[in-house]
Amino acid sequence: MRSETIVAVTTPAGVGGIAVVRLSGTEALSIALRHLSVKELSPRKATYCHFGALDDVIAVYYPTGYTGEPTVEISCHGSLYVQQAVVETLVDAGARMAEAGEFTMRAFVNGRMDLSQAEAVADLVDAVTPAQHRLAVSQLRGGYAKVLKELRQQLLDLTSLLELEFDFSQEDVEFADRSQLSRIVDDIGSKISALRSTFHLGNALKRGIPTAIIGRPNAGKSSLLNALLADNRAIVSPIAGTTRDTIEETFNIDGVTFRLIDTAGLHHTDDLLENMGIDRAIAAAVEADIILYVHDATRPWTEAVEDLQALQDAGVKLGDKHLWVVLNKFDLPEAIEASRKLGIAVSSLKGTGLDALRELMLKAVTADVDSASQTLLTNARHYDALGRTNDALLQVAQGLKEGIPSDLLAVDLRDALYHLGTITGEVANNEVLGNIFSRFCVGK
Ligand SMILES: Nc1nc2c(ncn2[C@@H]2O[C@H](COP(=O)(O)OP(=O)(O)OP(=O)(O)O)[C@@H](O)[C@H]2O)c(=O)[nH]1
Ligand SMILES: [Mg+2]
Repeated sequence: MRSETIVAVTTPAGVGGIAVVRLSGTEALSIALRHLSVKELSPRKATYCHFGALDDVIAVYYPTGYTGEPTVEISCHGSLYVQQAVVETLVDAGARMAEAGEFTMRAFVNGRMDLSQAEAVADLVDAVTPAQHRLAVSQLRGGYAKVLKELRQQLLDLTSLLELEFDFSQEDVEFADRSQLSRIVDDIGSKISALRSTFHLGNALKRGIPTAIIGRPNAGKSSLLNALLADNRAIVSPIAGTTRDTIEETFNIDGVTFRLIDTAGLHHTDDLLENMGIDRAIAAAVEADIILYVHDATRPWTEAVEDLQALQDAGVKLGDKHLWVVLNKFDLPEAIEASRKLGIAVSSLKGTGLDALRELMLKAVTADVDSASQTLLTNARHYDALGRTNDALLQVAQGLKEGIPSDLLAVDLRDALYHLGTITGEVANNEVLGNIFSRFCVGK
């Protein structure tokens, strides 16, 4: 199969010590050799040579490179001028500028990886924390692809059973026992549901665990935000109602990203703006995985009890979340000592007790990851496709119950297979591919 030869700088845009220019396609070697000071490049060996009169370079030829095609990678000096001149010279020599994500797209088209792995490459390149890196690597290594493959095989087996029955329908033969079919459909459905349910955590790990800081005015919510961030991000003042809007910042504990959301103080007020802020605070609590309820430790404990009840009444499902009461201002002599056993005693002002809080937050997330025990779903496109697969399977299950003929059941099953196949790319149209790969940068 012949393919156009494409070229791009694969190292990040900008000036660097060196830059790598990648050529991929049938003519990669011959195009490169037109400008290199050597007659041949031996496969997979670094060759020091000149690129025209432009630069001293190291060139490596891979008969089958990252893209699954003949590839030449030229390491040149990293000035913008040299990078551009090398690429332009290679374009003049017959290569075409690569489009965004085109190297990885070719790797997919040439069967070097499936679509879910290609997407993991993008995640891997974007990863900034160890947790994001771990997720991307586990998806790239294909544990996830294996799970999908098994599901697909089960669906295929089921379809062939039904189609066999259809072929012999004149003879009134039922090959497949309907209750057995129902069991298989339910089994596949529950596996898909289990995988889908990991998306919430997978996505939170990728983007930051949503953590809402909630409490009464002046409890010290903004002070806690600032103390955890070690930054004067939010305005702090002794005036009740300082924070009106939600304030969001991410921070890391041991490589796990948290999305901290400081909110307006909860209380009864006629102030329109304050009430808008309180609505936002409640919305943040609804969305959050972790709630840090900040209580002023010099105030009676009953205030915390009332607020938590009010949050529950407002639709915040406290039982589904990690909820801690942070007893703030414990540096003050008026702090009620007896309340210590009801929460985590801290002083946002002095910075005490925060290590214990950080440790609890991290432990909660690690426990969630451990109990998920299987591959975590992190990709919204896959989440959506699995949902569609399950919808089609529900139709099959319903049809089986109602005794619908097997040829009609097979139609729904094919639908389920189609949606499952869009994840790994067994079925992929150009629009979907274009969408996925255009999110990459040129050179990836
Ligand atoms: N002594 C002491 N004072 C604190 C502590 N944390 C906050 N304060 C003080 O309490 C007051 C209110 O702090 P904020 O952080 O603005 O309180 P808030 O909960 O964000 O208040 P609103 O934005 O109005 O809802 C400020 O004067 C802070 O300096 C603490 O740990 N110890
Ligand atoms: Mg505040």
